[in-house]
Amino acid sequence: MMNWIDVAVARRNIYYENIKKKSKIIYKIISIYLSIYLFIYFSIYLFKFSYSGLLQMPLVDTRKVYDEVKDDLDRLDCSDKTLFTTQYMVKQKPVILVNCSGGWLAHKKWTFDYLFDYKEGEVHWVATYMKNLTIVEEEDNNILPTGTQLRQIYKNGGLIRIFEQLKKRTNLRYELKQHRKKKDDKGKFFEEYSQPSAILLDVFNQTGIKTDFQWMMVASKNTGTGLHLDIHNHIRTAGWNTIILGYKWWVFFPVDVNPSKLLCDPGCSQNVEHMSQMSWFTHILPQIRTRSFYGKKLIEAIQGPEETVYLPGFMAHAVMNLEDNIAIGENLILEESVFDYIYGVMLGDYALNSRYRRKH
Ligand SMILES: O=C(O)CCC(=O)C(=O)O
Repeated sequence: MMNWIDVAVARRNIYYENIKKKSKIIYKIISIYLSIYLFIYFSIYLFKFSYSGLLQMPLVDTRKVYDEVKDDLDRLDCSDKTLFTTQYMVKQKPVILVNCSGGWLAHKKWTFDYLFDYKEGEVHWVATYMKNLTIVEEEDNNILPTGTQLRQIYKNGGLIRIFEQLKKRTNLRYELKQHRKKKDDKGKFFEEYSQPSAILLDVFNQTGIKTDFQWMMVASKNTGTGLHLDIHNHIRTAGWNTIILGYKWWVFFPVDVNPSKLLCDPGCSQNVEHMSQMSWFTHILPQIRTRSFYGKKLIEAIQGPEETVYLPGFMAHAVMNLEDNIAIGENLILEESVFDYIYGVMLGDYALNSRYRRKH
């Protein structure tokens, strides 16, 4: 006969056996659930990754570019105004101006952190960016990201490309009408840089008329701007572009080359075209590098901090960001831009109708 102690031990053993059995079942259920969850999660991740086009996105090999690209662009001191005007502006030749921006506050202040934190990080920026392996383009994005959001994306290794039109003319008009400044207004940045002193022939600058053609560019390495001409409101403009920090790789075409036939086939470079131009740089550029256009060759250059690219009007160009960088640039109206515009109007190419009038 069992005494009460044996009974208690037997009951305890049965109790533990039951718990063990139940734990095994729970453990199995959790393992199956976790495996399914992880499988679905990584499948979605992989699908997104290939769908986003990033698998096809070649990345820039910075060392190789520095070793292999022949930088053909002349450097000229910003104080050589006459030489710059007669040999470059009038002859429509690109050049890199040096010593234009030494005194700018931008060099002391502009960093990724400073810009992300501008107005407590609540300001919206016109940006294309990559989040969760998906590229969000500025045009598709009704709500533009704030500085705080961009900082987070950048910190997590996402690519960003801000291309912000600072709008001097619009800013001035807000002041004249005593409108409250828009929260997203970035007029303060005008106090932190100025037009390079070598540039004397900008018609609007000479007449004191303000334009909206000022651009702040904040870009991650591996992003870039595709081959294009600078055309604003039907006016083909010249431009300057100064790097505050980082490096850019430029390709300049001879004046008057129409870039539309020299672009990547959208079928093979879709999805990443507003983010990276590396496909163009790796597939198209090597095929046309040695070709002549109107008897002239392409020019390539690597632009670094405190260097100002001068870009004549009617000159197609493409840019690849070799390092994370910040740059500021403006477009200029030269005499030839005005004549070209009048010529276009006379030929009926551009209509001076309400579609082209300013809203402000
Ligand atoms: O830096 C860039 O990404 C583009 C610059 C450009 O196209 C320009 O300044 O005209």
